[in-house]
Amino acid sequence: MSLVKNKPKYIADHLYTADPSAHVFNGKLYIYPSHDIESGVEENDNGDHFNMQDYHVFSMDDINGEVTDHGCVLKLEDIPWAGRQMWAPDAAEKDGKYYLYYPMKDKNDIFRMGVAISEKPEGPFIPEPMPMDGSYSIDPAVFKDNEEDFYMYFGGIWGGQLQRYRDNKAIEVGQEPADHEDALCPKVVKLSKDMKGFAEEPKDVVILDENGEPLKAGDHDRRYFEGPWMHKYNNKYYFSYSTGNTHRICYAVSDSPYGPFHYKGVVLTPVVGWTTHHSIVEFNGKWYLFYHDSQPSGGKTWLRSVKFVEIDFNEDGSTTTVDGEM
Ligand code: FUB
Repeated sequence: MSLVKNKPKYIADHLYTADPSAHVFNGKLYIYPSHDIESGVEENDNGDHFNMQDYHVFSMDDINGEVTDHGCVLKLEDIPWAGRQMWAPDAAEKDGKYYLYYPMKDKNDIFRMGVAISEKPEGPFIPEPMPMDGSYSIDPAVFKDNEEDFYMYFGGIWGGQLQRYRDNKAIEVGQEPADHEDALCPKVVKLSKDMKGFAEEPKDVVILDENGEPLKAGDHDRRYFEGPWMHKYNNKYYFSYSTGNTHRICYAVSDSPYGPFHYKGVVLTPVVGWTTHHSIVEFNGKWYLFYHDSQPSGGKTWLRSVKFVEIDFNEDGSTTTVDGEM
């Protein structure tokens, strides 16, 4: 594994940020992160301590330049269906409009996906009155394949509630499969032309091992947990994700945005803190990994800080690996 040597840089020290989704719009780099706060909720496996209330947007003209915080662009109290916990968002642009996608618990404590719309990449965003029809679980990542096709990847187990569904339907008792069974898959769905809904039923994103078999639920070092991201490099689709309780960002490659994806390796080794969540973006001819850790808060898992580092691809298409402790 070739380790990245250049030093990562934090984007902000005036507030806590996490789960960065980075995109280039109109020649500028925009970052859509979660906004971590100290809400006093006790830490548990359900993630109740991630009790976020709003979103900020950040931008950079130059990767070595200033980072602008555009302030609060959407808040919980302005969303009619809101319950609690505004988790990892993402954004997309179509025909000059900007769409912010976010997971949030509704009034029944069920995670759904919302969309909010703006004329500008930096918001503010106006929320649609209802969650997206057929949406569930967390961590939407929206990938634009060409001018027409937008795909949303989503899903997260444990606190992200993905284990409560099979075939896109809620089940009676939500459990992860046994260790020897196929792992739960993240989902992919094409978005409707108006960007406000799903154009089809979500499908499984299958990740295959070196023998062409789906990863097993017991393979905690490689199986999907949460935090999906998609980027395209040399005409191949790179699906990357967090392994959750083994704290790695891994990636898998396919010829199709629907997969199946072949497991390839590790993009980021464990960071300080429990969660790890990232995005990968090309900006002015170079590739960057945006991610977070809890170093600035002294290791508090719910108070994270977004940072970024340049990454590279080897000749065989594999990525360099970032040392999460840098
Ligand atoms: O920020 C809350 C949750 O933590 C995200 O939705 C997950 O991906 C994890 O980073």
